[in-house]
Amino acid sequence: MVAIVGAMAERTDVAIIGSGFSGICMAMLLKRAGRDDFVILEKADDVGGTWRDNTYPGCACDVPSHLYSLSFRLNPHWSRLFSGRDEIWDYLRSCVATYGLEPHLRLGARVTGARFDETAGRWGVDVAGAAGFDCRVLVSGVGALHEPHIPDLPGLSTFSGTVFHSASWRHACTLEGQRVAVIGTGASAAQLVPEIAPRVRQLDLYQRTAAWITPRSDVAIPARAQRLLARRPGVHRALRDAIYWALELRGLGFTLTPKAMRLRERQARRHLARQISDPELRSRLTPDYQMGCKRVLLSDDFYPSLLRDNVELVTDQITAVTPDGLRAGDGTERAADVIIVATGFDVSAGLTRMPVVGRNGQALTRAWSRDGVGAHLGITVAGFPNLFLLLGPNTGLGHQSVLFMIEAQARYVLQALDLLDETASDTIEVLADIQQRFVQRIQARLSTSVWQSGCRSWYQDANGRNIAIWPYATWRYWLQTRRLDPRDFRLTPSRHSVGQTAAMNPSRS
Ligand code: N01
Repeated sequence: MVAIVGAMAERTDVAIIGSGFSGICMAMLLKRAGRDDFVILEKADDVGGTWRDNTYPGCACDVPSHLYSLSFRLNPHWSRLFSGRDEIWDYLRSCVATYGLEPHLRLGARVTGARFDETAGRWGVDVAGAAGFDCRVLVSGVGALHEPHIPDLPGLSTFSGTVFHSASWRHACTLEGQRVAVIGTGASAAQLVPEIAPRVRQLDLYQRTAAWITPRSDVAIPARAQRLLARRPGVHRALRDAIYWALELRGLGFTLTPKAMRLRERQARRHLARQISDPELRSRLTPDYQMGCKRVLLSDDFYPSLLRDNVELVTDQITAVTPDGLRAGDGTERAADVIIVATGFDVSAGLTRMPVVGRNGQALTRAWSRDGVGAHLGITVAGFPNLFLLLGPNTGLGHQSVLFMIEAQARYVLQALDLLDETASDTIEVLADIQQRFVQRIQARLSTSVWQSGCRSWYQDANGRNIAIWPYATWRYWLQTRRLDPRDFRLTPSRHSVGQTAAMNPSRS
């Protein structure tokens, strides 16, 4: 792996920002396609994205591992149905090793901005403390869940103990015998609370909104079954397909009609009733919004952990943090030595955190604040030639493996590269009306979906517009991205090719 040291701009065909699942999947597919001229720019000193950063106790994926892995690199040796973070990170790193991606990695390369040079038809990519990169195609794999959201709680800076975010776990901070306050009851808190509760003296869990929780039913995968999957790839694929369709079926409440959520809501209520017999506590743990509006959690040990003598669920809202603890709305101050902020991520940013400037000097932030955040198929944006977003707007999921989406997107990018080559074009840019039609269709569909049924979630921007979720079945996304339609794009001919002056789009130029 190459660390950034010099000050010479590097010229490359494709620059990928980020080495999480998106960036690594893109790089692997480039390799498979025989395209070797690319770099992966990673701000940290190792690959892995969210699976590198999140090291909190109990961190795991809530999508079964045989599906939460790449279709072209199956791993028969997952030790559990829902593998832990270490195993997933190892899997990603093994992808890097197996595909020989190390020479392409530029670790410690924090991208600070990118600008499209219309004369050259290329992107200039700025990197902190280095000369940057000059590429024909820029692929963003920056993801959404990596900038910790720290709530603006009055007095937080005056707290005399230790404060850290669940995604920046302070392993040096021993929790044994400490009084710990955990803020938030999302997916991260639901995983870490049961793990730390037995170790701490007192755990106060501050809940603002109760989450819908269904059973997780995790199981270990016996060595014999792992060997069978390794020997019989057909069986492994059948298992993967079965999980995929089971999740699609379970996701009908998201993708077909919110009414289909009722079955799962009943299951969640039964799960809560089975695990919490105290009606008062049960009532405080019962969500007051339609299931699915926020992410549904899977856990078998979260509720039982709240029954421990050293755990208290606090539902009065935090009004202040004092040097010694937290004060809640009822005036009670609870002492704490450590505050763990499990309040999620600042997702509104993504690629807009850095200035990305396309044609006519137009910044992506400006285009999106004018038209609303959106991209054709979540991948391409009008005015930004040769820029491709992985897990871009409205391609996140509430019911399936996002790796399914990432793979579809990376394959789509490959088709765009092939089209550029086949048509001897310098640039490819989605047509504004195509993008607009796509975004309108998605937003119309979302408006009657469960995600817009009245709750507030990180799927929405400041105006309540859902910018994160793909509202249909995922196979429909696969169908729509399977063949890139050249008529959706404007291609500009290569300035090196002779006699080509018109745009390449046959029907729309
Ligand atoms: O974050 P969240 P997360 N005062 O945003 C509360 C993925 N993930 O890190 O609901 C008090 O879901 C907030 O309350 P409310 C997954 O996609 C996946 O848990 O806004 N509380 C909520 O309870 C997930 O969706 C896995 O009212 C405040 C919590 O903090 C995403 O990461 C595992 C507050 C934040 O929940 C984020 O999950 C873990 C405030 N000021 C994470 N601000 C898998 O297994 C926020 N909250 C794949």
